[in-house]
Amino acid sequence: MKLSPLQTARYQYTPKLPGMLRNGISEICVKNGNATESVADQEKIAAQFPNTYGKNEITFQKGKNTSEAKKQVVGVILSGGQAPGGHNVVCGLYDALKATNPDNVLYGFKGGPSGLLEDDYRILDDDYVNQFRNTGGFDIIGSGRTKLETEEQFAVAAEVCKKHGITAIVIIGGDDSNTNAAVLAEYMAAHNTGVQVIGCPKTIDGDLKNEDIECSFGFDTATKTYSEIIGNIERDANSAKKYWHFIKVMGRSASHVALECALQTQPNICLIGEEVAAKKMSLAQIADYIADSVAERAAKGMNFGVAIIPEGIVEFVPEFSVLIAEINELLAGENTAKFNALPTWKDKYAFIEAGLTKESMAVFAILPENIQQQLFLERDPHGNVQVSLIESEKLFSALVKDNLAARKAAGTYNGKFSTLHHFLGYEGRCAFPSNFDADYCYSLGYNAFMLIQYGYTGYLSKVSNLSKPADEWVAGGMPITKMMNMERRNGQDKPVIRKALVELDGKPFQYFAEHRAEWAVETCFTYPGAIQYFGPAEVCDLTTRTLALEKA
Ligand code: FBP
Repeated sequence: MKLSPLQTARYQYTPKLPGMLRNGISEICVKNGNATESVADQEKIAAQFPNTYGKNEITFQKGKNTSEAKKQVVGVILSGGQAPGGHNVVCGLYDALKATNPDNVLYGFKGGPSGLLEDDYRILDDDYVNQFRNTGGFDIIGSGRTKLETEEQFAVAAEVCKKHGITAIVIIGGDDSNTNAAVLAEYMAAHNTGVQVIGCPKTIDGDLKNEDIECSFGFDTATKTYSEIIGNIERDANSAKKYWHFIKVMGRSASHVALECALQTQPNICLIGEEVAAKKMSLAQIADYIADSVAERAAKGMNFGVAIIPEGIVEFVPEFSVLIAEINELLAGENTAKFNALPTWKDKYAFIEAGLTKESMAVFAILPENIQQQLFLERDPHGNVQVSLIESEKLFSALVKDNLAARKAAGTYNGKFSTLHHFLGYEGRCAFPSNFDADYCYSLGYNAFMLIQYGYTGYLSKVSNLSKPADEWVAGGMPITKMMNMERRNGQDKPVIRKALVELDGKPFQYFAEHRAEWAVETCFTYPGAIQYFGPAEVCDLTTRTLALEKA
């Protein structure tokens, strides 16, 4: 592999551990906290997790290591979408495991959870692991989206663990993967397999967070990467003064990524899905809101601007969700083949018109034709519309264009509206981790091994106090069941980790809401620039604005 100068330099970086983990393995002991209960539905969750529910929260502190001296054989899995820092979780886990006992072994199951089921692995050693220190990506062992959730899968996993003498599995993933980790931990305990299961909180989306998990890893680097690009686009917009840029940012349903990027770059517009849902905004109302900014800026001679659109926005528009549900219904079963066989778009349009309610047809009719067609082209394996593939940045710019045309006809607007579109997603998921993510991830992995060594199972590796310098971070573990509630999934009530959406009464949104009226009309852009890896701590170790505001 040919190395870039930055990669070579990043190999030399020593990630910072929380103070209590810095004195060497022999000087880490456990401080017991309170017994826990789930955030809701306590009786139901307790019934589902008789062996792992209600355990104590723990933190580590400096003191004599009293854990049992036994050989550990650990399996690690990367699950779901890539997030910067994943390699450092593996490195931290590996270093703690080897520092405890050089005979300990780390299996990396390849390609995500399916690697465990298919017994597809690589044994990790110094030469291999060292190539991935402080680098982005999940290519050390690969990732995948297979869900570990059935008894049959658990039985296979238990067999594979038995075959290799595996004593613990570490699952690095988002809310669903950690929910599955808790269920797997319960299965392993109930069947006396002797296999512990520990989770680590990952996702760039930032939606795995709660009173215990301050943020998931990868969010910091991904949002800094997007914000750098958005800032650069803003500067171009402010230089050329001739384009409105519509920028969609990844983040699945929740708008945490969009909000963080807005806090970092102060664009003219940033839509927040959770607010759209709370206010029950229609597509027309959203377009009108954006068009107000375009028109007011045009009146001041500024025919340019930047609008951030979160990936999941359309799901939050009530009338759009109804439309999607009706389309899914309309194309159920044999109807898909019938629809596909229709020769022209005109025939297809007539089919759609006959099948949708009047209200949904009215929403459908205002969509640009390419978006209308997209709704019928991109289907998931269950035949449903893939909402994440809808080009919402183009949808909203088209709706705003129509709105402005009407204003022009009414004589209330006389500007120019030239648009450019961008989608920022995959660009940020494998970036070199920021110092924050490099440190946080290494600490999560190191800490995960300490949880294993002290015999815990069904716990999430928890590192908190993250808005402070790393030596003040607090390392420990939290039973995953504490984060669970019951939710309806695929027609069944299931115990799951609650997904965190943007809180409209939270400080990050409140700050945004207080400032956005000014940002919409004036040019208040800020240019965060590229992630800095070397230099003063106030530049290199900066946390997200979201975390800073939440902890202020
Ligand atoms: P995770 O929830 O697994 O971390 O993945 C998040 C994400 O990056 C979303 O932001 C995005 O919608 C999705 O993955 C894209 O998935 P894929 O990589 O399968 O295209």
